[in-house]
Amino acid sequence: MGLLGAIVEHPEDLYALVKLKMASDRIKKQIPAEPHWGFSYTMLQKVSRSFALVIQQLGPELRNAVCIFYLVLRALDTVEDDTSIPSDIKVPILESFHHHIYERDWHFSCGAKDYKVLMDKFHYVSTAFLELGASYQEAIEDITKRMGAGMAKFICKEVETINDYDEYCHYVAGLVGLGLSKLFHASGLEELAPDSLSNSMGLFLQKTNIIRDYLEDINEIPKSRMFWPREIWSKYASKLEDLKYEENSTKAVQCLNDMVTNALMHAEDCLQYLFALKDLAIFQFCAIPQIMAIGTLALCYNNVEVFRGVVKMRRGLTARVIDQTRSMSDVYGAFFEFSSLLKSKIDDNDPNASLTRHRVEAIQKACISSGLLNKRGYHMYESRLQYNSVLVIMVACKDIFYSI
Ligand code: IN0
Repeated sequence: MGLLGAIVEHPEDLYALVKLKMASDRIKKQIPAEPHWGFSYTMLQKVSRSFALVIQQLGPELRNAVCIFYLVLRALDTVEDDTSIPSDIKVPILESFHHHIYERDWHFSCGAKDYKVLMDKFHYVSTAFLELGASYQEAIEDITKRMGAGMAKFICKEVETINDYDEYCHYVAGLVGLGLSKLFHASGLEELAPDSLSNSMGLFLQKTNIIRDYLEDINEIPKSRMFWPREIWSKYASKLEDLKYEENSTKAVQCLNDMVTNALMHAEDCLQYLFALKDLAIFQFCAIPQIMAIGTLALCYNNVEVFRGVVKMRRGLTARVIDQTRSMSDVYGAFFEFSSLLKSKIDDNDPNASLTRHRVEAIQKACISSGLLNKRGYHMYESRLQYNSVLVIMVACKDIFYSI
């Protein structure tokens, strides 16, 4: 659907979409002049549009550290993902990556498209890294070292058990949470969060990605590795790829629901982590991806489309999450609304129905007992072409008018 069609269907998204477009145009014009920082921020915008936007809310010192942390991790990921590199070459690179970030002249060519550019011009990232404060550098080095070792361990190992799944997600995402918590602490703006909560923040995001990306990953040529644990999918199919065939739809959706139910166990830790944050910019930076994750899980739950194409939150709703996440009330409101949507989709015949309901109700209870629940809501279900849309359009036009 085009932008116009999307707006006609959801006029309430218009204001946030216009604001988001203006913000993304603005940051494109604010690329730093020094070549290494210019390259780093341009790269960040290329590889991750919405992340590049939310990172802008952070103050300059922390923003630089997070930008470089993100690019170092993307580079590590590019090495891990490149199926053309033989394991005996790949493993030592992953294990020594934390040394290379200090070497201004190191580079290793791999990956494709934007990622190839990132790898070929990695010297810009190292140059920027070397300008960060020592405590930021130490945090990034420590996480890169542990993540590289973890990725190396899983190069020759499949994700069999739920324990393997949690361990793999810890290396590639939980450690990102630990690293970010260290960076926030190094900025002097936050207390150091407990590792287990930081880990859950990453696991919740990564498990959501793994669920959402089933079809893209299974269809990848050359074949990519799969991260759905055998311990879960073997209850529903004899081969993971069988789930994409129409004749296996019922089992596929049951398996999907099992995966979503597994991911939901991290939601309460995420709420606890977010509740403890003090700095508004850091809070928004952390809260927005988490709301997107629970929104995506709610959309994917019991939805056979996960096995047919891409299931993503619509652009307008993403824009509203970015625009409307300012306090813990907003987070509880979003978690409550998305978990209610998910609950409404539970089918009593699903083998995990009661566990899913139990987990959803625990999230709802956490939102209610906070006493901060904001029920303004995203009204995801209905199309609301109402008189207040006119007001929304007028306000949006006013913003465009002022931006000229
Ligand atoms: C992230 C996380 C991220 C942001 C904020 C707080 C976090 C706390 C703990 C762990 C991770 C946290 O956010 C990004 C979001 C992102 O990149 N979104 C994509 C959209 C998409 O669909 O992929 C975008 O294009 O904007 C994230 O997914 N990861 C990430 C990586 C590095 C850093 Cl520094 C922060 C990746 C991952 C694997 C989930 C940790």
